[in-house]
Amino acid sequence: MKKKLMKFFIKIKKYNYKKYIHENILFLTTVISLLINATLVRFFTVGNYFEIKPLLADLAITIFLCSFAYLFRPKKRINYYMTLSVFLTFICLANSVYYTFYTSFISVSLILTSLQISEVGDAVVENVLQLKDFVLLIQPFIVLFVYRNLKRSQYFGKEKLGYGRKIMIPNLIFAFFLFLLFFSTLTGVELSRLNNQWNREFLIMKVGVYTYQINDIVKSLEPRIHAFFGYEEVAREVADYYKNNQLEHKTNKYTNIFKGKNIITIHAESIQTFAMDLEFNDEEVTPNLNKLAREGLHFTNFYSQVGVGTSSDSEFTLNTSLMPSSIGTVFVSYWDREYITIPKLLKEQDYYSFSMHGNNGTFWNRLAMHKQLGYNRYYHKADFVIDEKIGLGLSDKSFFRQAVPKIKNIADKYKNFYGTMIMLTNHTPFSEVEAYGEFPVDMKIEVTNEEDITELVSVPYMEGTKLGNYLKATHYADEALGQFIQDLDNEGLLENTVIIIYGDHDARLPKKDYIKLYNYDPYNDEVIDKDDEMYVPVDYYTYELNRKVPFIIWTKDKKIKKEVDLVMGMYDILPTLGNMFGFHSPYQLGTDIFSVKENVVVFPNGNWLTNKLYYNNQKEEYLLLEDTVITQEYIDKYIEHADNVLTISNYIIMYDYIRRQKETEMLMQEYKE
Ligand code: GP9
Ligand code: MN
Repeated sequence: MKKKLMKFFIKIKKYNYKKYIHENILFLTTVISLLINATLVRFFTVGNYFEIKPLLADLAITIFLCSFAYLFRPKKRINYYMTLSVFLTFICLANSVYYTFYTSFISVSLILTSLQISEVGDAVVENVLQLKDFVLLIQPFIVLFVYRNLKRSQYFGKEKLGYGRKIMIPNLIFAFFLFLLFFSTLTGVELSRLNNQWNREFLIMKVGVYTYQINDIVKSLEPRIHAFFGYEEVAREVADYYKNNQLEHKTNKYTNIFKGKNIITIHAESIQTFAMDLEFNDEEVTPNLNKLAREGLHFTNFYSQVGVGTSSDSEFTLNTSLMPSSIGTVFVSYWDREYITIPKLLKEQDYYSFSMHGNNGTFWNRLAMHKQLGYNRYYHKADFVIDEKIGLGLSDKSFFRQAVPKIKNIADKYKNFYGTMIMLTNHTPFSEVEAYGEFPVDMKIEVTNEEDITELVSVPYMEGTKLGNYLKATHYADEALGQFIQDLDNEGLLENTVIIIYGDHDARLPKKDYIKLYNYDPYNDEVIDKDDEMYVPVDYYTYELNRKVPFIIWTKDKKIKKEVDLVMGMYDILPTLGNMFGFHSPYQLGTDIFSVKENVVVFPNGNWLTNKLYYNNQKEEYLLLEDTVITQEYIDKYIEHADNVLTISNYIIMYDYIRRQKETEMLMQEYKE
């Protein structure tokens, strides 16, 4: 054995590396350049680059994939290398762009969703495709460049370059061993996260972009395959979860208070709570929203829980009290599953449900999915006259104006209704500033000139920034909303109606703009120094907590005026409204906010929030929000809860649990009879 090993090492020592490199130039160029691209993606996104684990994984995968080129004759290999290069570069580029837009990574089942992104058109080009992304595009050109030079120097004619399995197999074996080495270094946590796949940032950090993407393909296919096999175990876990976690429904002062009333839910596109607190030159950004908040039930710590499906995820979570799916988007990938939803639950009380939106009916697959959610009708772009277009479609003002007579008709025809109004104008990139109308976001300061005369001078402040433009768009949306409430009132539609307003998700505004907003020095038109004691830092937690969105329940009689500061998530809406309107879903994952003393908001990436702390699951650390002592048990309890909520929700969605459970129950019933 010892002798054999010695021989092996002598062989390695004697090996003619120069010859090897010379004979495999194109192979090595492709492997190395693809490795660099994968490393760059990590560097551009999660910020780590020199990490052994992902490097090993990326190297193993690139060698593995490039090895197949040896099945072709030397001259023909370029076609294979180029196809592979373009494909993997596309994966790298798509992930980098996607990260800029969603702070997450691409999922294969989201390829359909990327069609939606292309509809967001200039939003991507203006805000997402950054200079750094173009660096990734160089890779295929490097391979082509090296090939051209080799060709010119008669490399393919002169040299005796081998091909076939004899060369391919040792490379494959080497790649396999590298991958095994990488795999052996993975910790239990890393393996379990690979299995769950929802902590995408963590995965890219630890396993690299290629392994992540392959794992994603496997995970995307898995539920479809498992749906035939592993269902029994899944069904048992889901049933156990609800048996152990279902809160007994307690009645409270809000129980059934709105029974028999109509509901108009306003999906306020990209409106964030921080905008409600802002004033520019004594003008509120959102005077109408603020008035409704003062007069109604105002939930001041409300968070949206969207994944990559943004608007559509909010519509899904609100209507089902389930979390967005961790792979793909429910509206696109799992629209054909059965769900218990608000429209379906209200149907049992004879409600007519509708939704309205000024964009294409197919956007986010709403035409199919709204029907599946139980809406009787989805009014979209084709149902409106597009007399004023801003951004993605019909302007909010025109949308609401045209919606009122439609709602009036519905109100005249049906006993009760539940309507969802999806706003649109306040959508990234917030670039149609002129269309939003006049709302200066400058600052007026008093300046004394040389003649000792004091005058008011305007300094730019937020003018020209993305956040500034966003506030102009938000002001427009607020005006549209105020007018809508007024028009509904004029038609007598507010007498028996509860208005519900929610921000669907944050606007993904740049951190640097928040820094300017909170740290502006108007006299020098710049941001104050970091060392200044007045400096307000904007770190990870400030940013995440600032993603808070409004949630307001309002009635014209102002009888339910109250501020609720318990943290609350989109998944708590169904149970909370259920308590007020008299319905209940056995599969709800949130809680009626008036039935609990403490609440937790679970985010799709595994982060969670209570009134006491914000837990960062990516880094396994937290920010304390109250002056209190936190025990490890407290943290462990909620980590487990977050994990359960995400797992159970995914099971229900992917395995079509509700439909299958119903079918089983029906079969049992038949059997009994
Ligand atoms: C599109 C609109 C915006 O119709 O709802 O969707 P988003 O980009 O916010 O998910
Ligand atoms: Mn949205």
